[in-house]
Amino acid sequence: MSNTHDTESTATHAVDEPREVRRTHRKSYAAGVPAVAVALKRGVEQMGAVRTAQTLIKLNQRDGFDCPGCAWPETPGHRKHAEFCENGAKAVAEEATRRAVTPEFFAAHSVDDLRTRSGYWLSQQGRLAHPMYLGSGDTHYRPLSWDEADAVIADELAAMDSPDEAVFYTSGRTSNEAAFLYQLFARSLGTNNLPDCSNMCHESSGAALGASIGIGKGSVTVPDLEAADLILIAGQNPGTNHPRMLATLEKAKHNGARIVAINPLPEAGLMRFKDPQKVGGVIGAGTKLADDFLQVRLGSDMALFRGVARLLRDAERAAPGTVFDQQFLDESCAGVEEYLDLLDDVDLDEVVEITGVTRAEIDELARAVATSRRIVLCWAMGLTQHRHGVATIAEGTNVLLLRGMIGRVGAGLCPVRGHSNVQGDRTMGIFEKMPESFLAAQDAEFGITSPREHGYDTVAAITAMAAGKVRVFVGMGGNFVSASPDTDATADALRRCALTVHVSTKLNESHLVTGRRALILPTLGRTDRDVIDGVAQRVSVEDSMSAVHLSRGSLPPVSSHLRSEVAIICDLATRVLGTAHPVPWQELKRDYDRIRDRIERVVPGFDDFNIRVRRSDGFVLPHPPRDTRSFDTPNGKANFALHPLEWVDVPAGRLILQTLRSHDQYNTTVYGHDDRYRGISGNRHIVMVNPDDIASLGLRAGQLVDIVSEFDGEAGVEERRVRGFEVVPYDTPRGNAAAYYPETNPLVPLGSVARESNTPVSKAVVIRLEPAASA
Ligand SMILES: Nc1nc2c(c(=O)[nH]1)N[C@H]1C(S)=C(S)[C@@H](COP(=O)(O)OP(=O)(O)OC[C@H]3O[C@@H](n4cnc5c(=O)[nH]c(N)nc54)[C@H](O)[C@@H]3O)O[C@H]1N2
Ligand SMILES: Nc1nc2c(c(=O)[nH]1)N[C@H]1C(S)=C(S)[C@@H](COP(=O)(O)OP(=O)(O)OC[C@H]3O[C@@H](n4cnc5c(=O)[nH]c(N)nc54)[C@H](O)[C@@H]3O)O[C@H]1N2
Ligand SMILES: [Mo]
Repeated sequence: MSNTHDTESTATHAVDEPREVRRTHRKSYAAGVPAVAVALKRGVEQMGAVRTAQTLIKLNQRDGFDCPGCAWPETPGHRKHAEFCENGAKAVAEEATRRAVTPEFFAAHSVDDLRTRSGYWLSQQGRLAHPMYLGSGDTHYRPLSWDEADAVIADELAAMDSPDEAVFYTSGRTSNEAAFLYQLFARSLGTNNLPDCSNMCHESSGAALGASIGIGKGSVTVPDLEAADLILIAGQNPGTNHPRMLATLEKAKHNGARIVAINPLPEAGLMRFKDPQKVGGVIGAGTKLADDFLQVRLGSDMALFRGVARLLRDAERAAPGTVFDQQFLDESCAGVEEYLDLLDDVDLDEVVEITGVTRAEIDELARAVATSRRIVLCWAMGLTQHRHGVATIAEGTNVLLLRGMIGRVGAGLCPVRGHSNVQGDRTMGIFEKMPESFLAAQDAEFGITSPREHGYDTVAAITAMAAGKVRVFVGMGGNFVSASPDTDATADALRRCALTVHVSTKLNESHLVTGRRALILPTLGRTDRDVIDGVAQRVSVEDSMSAVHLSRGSLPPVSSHLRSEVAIICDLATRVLGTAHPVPWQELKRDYDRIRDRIERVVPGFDDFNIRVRRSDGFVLPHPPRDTRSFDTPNGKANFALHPLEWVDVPAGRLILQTLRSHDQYNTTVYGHDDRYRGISGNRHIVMVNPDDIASLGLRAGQLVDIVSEFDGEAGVEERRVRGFEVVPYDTPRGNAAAYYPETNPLVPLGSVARESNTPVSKAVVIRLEPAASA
């Protein structure tokens, strides 16, 4: 076998450019035959037929690689032959493509030229194949050697006045081993500036759960979901973003679960599922998933949860001992009396007004919560990316606590994570404020002194860059400029750095918005074979339910110049910190088992890491509330949160905009222009608006508008604008609109963040629509 794969010619790859918007019927079900067809088509386009077959066979299998798509767990014990979904297959095709972006490509395209291309075009050009350098004033990236690249970074780091002039960003695909070494390098250098995508994602979940139950991770497993009798899914679109979750929900359903979807949009995946891996899913009508659909207004979930809590309290008072889990409340919880007092203020008519759902629907939800014996609450970005995201998740937690739904089979809290290893990265220390226990253990293990002052999170890092306080920005994966809020402000901030470095698999916008100098360092992905000194290496990842397992890529890399993330970090660290540094970087690089030995000695729960991770299905990390109903909070109890009730008002003549994912993208990576389940295709520059709002705002369907956001900043009302978006009538509540991320990120103000978690408020942007100048 050759060491690298034959690549396609280095010619530029044409893409389907956006066309006019096409509308078809919104789908009433997810998956089914079209999903399989789409998955295979994309695979063959990018990889060719043989590589497609070789790759999909290894996806999520015991000896294969972990899907780089989402963080939904593989089914323990009985993996299906093909444990993948349409969107997982697209993620794989995107990574395992035979197309390569070579030095010749960069010679043919100036940076200015590349800046005129869409993100979609950039990512479709293929895998980055060689380290590239852009010097001050250069028009084109040019190739350089890894040694030269490390020297550039080392020079800039050495020129800093303080280690805090460096920022080390991480996206959530980085393996446990690479993440551990990356934070170890940053802290050896002397900074906690470790922002990550989680700051924009589930940070609100971590903050809320940490305070309430003492651990920022979900408390359920897949078998719990399958055994649940009531599953609430709030602010999540699993049909698109976690398609394998639908199979779990279908199973739960067959076991008798009732599913309640809480969402402003009637998302297809929540309604009905046709499993493409089963005969019934191919020819039958599929399984009806959601029994109830509560079409709530944006940002009203906290009010809904509090309304339910009030109804639970009233029912308990009417018939004591029938609703609350009194024993659990007495033995394990604190703050319940104060919380019950807070519920005095709940006005259920007001809850109806805030949420936009009927009193009967709220009563029925409360009845279901009061009478079900095993309840799971699932959520994602629809709850976290709000100003009151932390309070909203804490409120949902309060409801479950009243019913004792923690540490019980078939019940619990289920924040559904995004990136495939975002949870593992945090476990490994990617966090600007890791607890003292972690830092102390790491210092003792390696004989270094980690800094104790907290570092920058994502928003703080942008603010610091804008203030000229950052010299070097390093991105371990991700697409910082496009994923962050306030695109123009973030771009200006990045341009103030002396050096921006991206360790990447694919070309993206962040390579084109650079500091004075810039580097692109191409790395291996999950699907690639990782061989160091002739020895095949494996990495580990942690899924959304705290299960850790191995992942091994098997495809020959697209070029012999790619290095693993581990190798990149270790070589850079050796260069910067010297061979006498107490961390044996080169020894760790040569054998990832040695990295795992160190992780075992620093991070709790990784005992016998190398042995247990080799078991089929790996192992599950400890979770005190789930395992033993114990709570690692200052008072040792599960704490009821006491936040004042908050929601989102719609100012007159304005709309509240949520920015979300289409069915045809992975975060900032656009796969195509087909938001299939929503029946919108051809073009992503659209805004979904309720037909009555279209009429009352004096607009018409199909009209082109500018979207202008309004934000009450420190210096008065700030406005931001994106131009030329088509108005699409859609079934969204009055006053609420929706448009795609990242096209609308320029509208999200940097100063608009969730309290406590500092997560950008991407799901509630105040906007007005203005007829486009050209219309
Ligand atoms: N194919 C694919 N898979 C992915 C991703 C991808 O881009 N593509 N991204 C990955 C990542 S990093 C993440 S974090 C996850 C994201 O997974 P999701 O959170 O499902 O992603 P979003 O598209 O942001 O969808 C938010 C959902 O919440 C709803 N919502 C918005 N605001 C509210 C609200 O106020 N209340 C309620 N109840 N609902 C609301 C929206 O209507 C939408 O259904 O998916 C991961 N998986
Ligand atoms: N308006 C708005 N903004 C949002 C959101 C939203 O809902 N609305 N969602 C937020 C959320 S939930 C998230 S998680 C962030 C996502 O933010 P990021 O994680 O920063 O963005 P991605 O688009 O996932 O990053 C894609 C890039 O990662 C690189 N990459 C892919 N795989 C690998 C790998 O294995 N190794 C390395 N080194 N690089 C790799 C590729 O070069 C690719 O171009 O965006 C956030 N931004
Ligand atoms: Mo995410």
